[in-house]
Amino acid sequence: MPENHDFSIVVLISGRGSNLQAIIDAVQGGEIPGRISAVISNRAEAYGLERAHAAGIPTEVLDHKRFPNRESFDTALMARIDDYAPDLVVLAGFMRILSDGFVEHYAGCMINIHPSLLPRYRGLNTHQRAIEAGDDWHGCSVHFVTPELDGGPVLLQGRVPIEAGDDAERLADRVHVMEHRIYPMAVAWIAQGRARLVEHRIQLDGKPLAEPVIQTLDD
Ligand code: NHR
Ligand code: GAR
Repeated sequence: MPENHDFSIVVLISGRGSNLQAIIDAVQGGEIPGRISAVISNRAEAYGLERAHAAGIPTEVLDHKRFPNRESFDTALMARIDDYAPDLVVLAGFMRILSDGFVEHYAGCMINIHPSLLPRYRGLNTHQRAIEAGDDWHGCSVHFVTPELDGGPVLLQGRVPIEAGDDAERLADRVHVMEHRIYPMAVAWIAQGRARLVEHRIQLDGKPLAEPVIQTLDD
């Protein structure tokens, strides 16, 4: 597939950047028709910045601790992002809650991958919470970002079994395999124009999506 240099993606990270890497690989492999215009981190030591450098992608660091409050950080972050005129903003392990104004600025054009089967376990420590609840299944969800934290419409979910003796770390490793599979897939659908948000609801291939698309390890 020819690369579509017109579809601009900005990725926000805070840490390791393994989801960023999966998206970089999918762009380089031609699965995502677009380009990653920039990677922006709120933490200077995020390993994902090195991954971006290695792929020749411009990086920026915007340390939230240098701002007096959330609003001023968000305003500065918006200005940095908009320099790259993104069609899509991708949160990939980005750990700062974003203010309503920020989210509205990118309405329908910003997605997140969250490590749970939403609507279960919004927020943090999701793997431990799924184990403690005795769930049989866990996973990850790609959703459009809305002001409601982890509450936006879900496009795609990856399901993994919780196995006897799992601890949070072992379970997280299994979830990561699914994250790296479904996040590039979701970005590709949006870049191809197959998936989009229309009046707060997801359309896939021109039809309203009643339920998230589900992937399992066997797919
Ligand atoms: N912002 C909005 N408005 N809506 C969402 O759905 C968002 C969002 C910002 C980030 C990712 C989310 C996740 O996938 C995300 C979704 C950070 C926190 C958090 O509590 C919660 C959820 C998510 C990301 N952050 C702390 C804070 O005070 C800081 C935690 C830390 O630095 O380790 O911002 O889980
Ligand atoms: C991923 O598991 C992602 O789902 C989660 O952080 C990890 C980031 O890994 N996101 C959140 O918890 C958002 N609050 P990565 O940096 O290697 O992509």
